Amino acid sequence: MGLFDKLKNIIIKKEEIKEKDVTELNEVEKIEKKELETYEKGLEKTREEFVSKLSLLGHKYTKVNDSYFEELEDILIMADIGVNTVFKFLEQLKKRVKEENITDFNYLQEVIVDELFIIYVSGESLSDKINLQEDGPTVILMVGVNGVGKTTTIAKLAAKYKKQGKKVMMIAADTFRAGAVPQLEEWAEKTESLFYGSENTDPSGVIFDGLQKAKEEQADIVLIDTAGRLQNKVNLMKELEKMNKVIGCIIPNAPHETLLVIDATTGQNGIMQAKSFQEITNITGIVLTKLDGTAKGGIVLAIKEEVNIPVKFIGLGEKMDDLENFDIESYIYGLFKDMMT
Ligand SMILES: Nc1nc2c(ncn2[C@@H]2O[C@H](COP(=O)(O)OP(=O)(O)OP(=O)(O)O)[C@@H](O)[C@H]2O)c(=O)[nH]1
Ligand SMILES: [Mg+2]
Repeated sequence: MGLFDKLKNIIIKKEEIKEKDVTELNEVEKIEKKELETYEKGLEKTREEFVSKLSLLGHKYTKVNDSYFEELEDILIMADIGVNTVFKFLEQLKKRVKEENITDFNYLQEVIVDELFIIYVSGESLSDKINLQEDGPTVILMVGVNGVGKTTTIAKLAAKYKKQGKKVMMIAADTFRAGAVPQLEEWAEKTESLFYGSENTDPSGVIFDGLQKAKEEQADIVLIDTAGRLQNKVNLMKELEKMNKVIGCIIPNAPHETLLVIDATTGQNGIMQAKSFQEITNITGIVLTKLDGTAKGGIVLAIKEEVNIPVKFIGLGEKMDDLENFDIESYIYGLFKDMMT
């Protein structure tokens, strides 16, 4: 069975679960149904732009020629798959078209989906799991430039872990922006999480005190909010170093995750941010937010190809439960469902 057929089977199976009535589903399937609905809705814009353009392109041409490839290139770049990735992809596609002498556009579409998926699964496999600790708190540090969705993601993560019965604590180490501390405190109240924060102090000092409290209270998950200003790189690096030192001093081997939050609507700019942060600290995962607000859903592929940090969560809306674990199969479903069913 070819890769495309495998993907198609996955999509068909998922479609079955999604179409079933909730009463017919077991607990695991219920969670999957909800996840699929979030992906489907969250990737609507990308699907409508990218996939429907792709289909139209197949109808427009009668021959696979240079101008077909040029238009295809534009569509892929618009979806923010990334210029380098697009070039590599096109090279591979052209090679296959030539070697397999492809003239049929339906088959060509299959090959395109195939090759896009190969970009994601090729190379070393990246774990999208969170490094949860059996005993003692799991410390998750959130970083990213301002406005990308760090604080909202913390609230969403808190809600997620609360649902799993975990004791969650938030630490407000964004002592820079006015109003950041009470903003997080409000989320702590809404999600019934523990909270530690103090304004106008040194972020590392807040983290020091907050982590002591987390230990006393025996929190399972500690989410640390940080300031989003990307001042000069050296200062940011020093500050992150200091935070990491303090965290590791109180809880050995922590932080267990440093998640970089990227706003998907900023496209290639987000890729640049990932590269910068990667140079100054050990990023263990990416949270890609606001995928619902953009047709640039292809950025997931660019991150894999150009940055090689696993996307661990995606934000697909502003509501508390619009955060999902990143799952490549559900992503493929959200993107290509119309094309394959
Ligand atoms: N549509 C959509 N909006 C989101 C998502 N995630 C966050 N937002 C919105 O993005 C805006 C900024 O979110 P914040 O969480 O305050 O961002 P931040 O990174 O903490 O910002 P600073 O603290 O200023 O650095 C808010 O209006 C959020 O509701 C998402 O997945 N989808
Ligand atoms: Mg914030």
